Amino acid sequence: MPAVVVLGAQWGDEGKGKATDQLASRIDYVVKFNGGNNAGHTVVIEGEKYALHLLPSGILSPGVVPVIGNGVVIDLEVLFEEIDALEARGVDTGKLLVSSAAHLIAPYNRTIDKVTERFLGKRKIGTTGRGIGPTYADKINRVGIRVQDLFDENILRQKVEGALDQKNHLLVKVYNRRAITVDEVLDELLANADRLRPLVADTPLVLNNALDAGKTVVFEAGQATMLDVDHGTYPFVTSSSATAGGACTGSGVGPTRIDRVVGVIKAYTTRVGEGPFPTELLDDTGEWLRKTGGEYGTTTGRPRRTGWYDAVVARYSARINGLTDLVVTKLDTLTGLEKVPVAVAYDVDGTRHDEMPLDQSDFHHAKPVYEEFPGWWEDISQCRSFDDLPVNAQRYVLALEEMSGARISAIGVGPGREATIVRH
Ligand code: 2SA
Ligand code: GDP
Ligand code: MG
Repeated sequence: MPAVVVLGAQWGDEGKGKATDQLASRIDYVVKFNGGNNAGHTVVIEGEKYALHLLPSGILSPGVVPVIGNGVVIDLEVLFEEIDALEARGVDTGKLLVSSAAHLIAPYNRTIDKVTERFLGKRKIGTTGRGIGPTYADKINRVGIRVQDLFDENILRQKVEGALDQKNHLLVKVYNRRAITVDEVLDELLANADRLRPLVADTPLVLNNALDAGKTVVFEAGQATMLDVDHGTYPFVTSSSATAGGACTGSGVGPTRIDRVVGVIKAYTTRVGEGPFPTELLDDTGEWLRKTGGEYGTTTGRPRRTGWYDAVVARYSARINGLTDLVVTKLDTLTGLEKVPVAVAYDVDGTRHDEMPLDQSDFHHAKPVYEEFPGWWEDISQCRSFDDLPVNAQRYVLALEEMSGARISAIGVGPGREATIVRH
């Protein structure tokens, strides 16, 4: 498995961190290719919990080279805080490489993210407030600041001045905020420049050379398919490419080199932030799923919205990403339910849709068509093979496999590294 993409097949927090960490014992490089410190990946090793944001999850395995690719947006202060916190816990971060073409989150991007959300009021996106959207907007608008700009103060100053002309107009004239000065931006960006410099590398060259030498590379997505800026529930999305194609543009490795695309998917669904969610449960069962599954944002602590598994979303993800396999997580959370409903299609104004409706407004009022599966009561957290699972849990997994359009190669039965059933 030389080049493997690991991505979210729903609205995020499917357990990508755990899935990547598990592959890490067999891999050489882990690349984060999109997003920034909006991401939160939890990995539990021998009862110790690690929450990763900007660093790829493979960093927890000795021997793995972690890479922050060109598709990532970096908040330098957060990056070094995360590095220091991991080092203080005995994790070696010394092999980290950072792309010279990755964009930097400037202080004005964080401010604009927060004030825009406040300004939108009821129409807000529910962002993490980390400045992600405005930084990607600057990238596309060609006024972004990149890692390499840090090492020439004249260029950096010119770029920040250019960006601030636009930002201050918006902040002062539209949002009634104070203007931001060039010097305060430079102070923040340059504070960590010397520490960053030795980590900066030609990461596409490094990764392609590694693949040429027969090394194994995992491409770890932040967020998920339904939050992808092109394929998600736009405008209620993040601002990056969280789908399989993003692994190529965000790392500089061509699509012909990718061998496997693994979609991580929860045995139910969660979403954090605003936007449509057909199988959402707004009742006591939804609250039960949130409590039992511990569904609170890894980065912001926000309660996650919860609902049943949506096979229409799963099929869509399998198609958009060309999934070779699925990893189903949190099957253990569903233990104790009499019946487990799964959305197999939608009803939109009396018309059945087996696939995602073409029009976003149809998706907004799509009603799930449910099929119910019998539940199980046995504790499954110690199961380590498919045959150990109660028959009804096995049937549920096989039904998901049939409906979702990709082979289920592993099943999560607990947060720990070891709590996984691998299917051969
Ligand atoms: P942003 O900040 O611009 O990326 O927000 C835009 C939308 O993307 C959603 N988003 C996420 N959804 C799930 N998990 C994410 N990471 C954290 C986690 C979230 C947290 O692991 O729990 O702690 O709140 C993540 N990051 C972005 C976001 O909710 C908006 O809907
Ligand atoms: P990510 O953003 O996709 O990496 O996912 P998060 O880390 O934000 O959220 C997933 C949560 O589920 C974390 O708290 C994980 O420790 C936990 N988790 C992952 N897989 C399983 C599983 O199979 N069972 C249980 N109970 N928890 C899991
Ligand atoms: Mg997460």
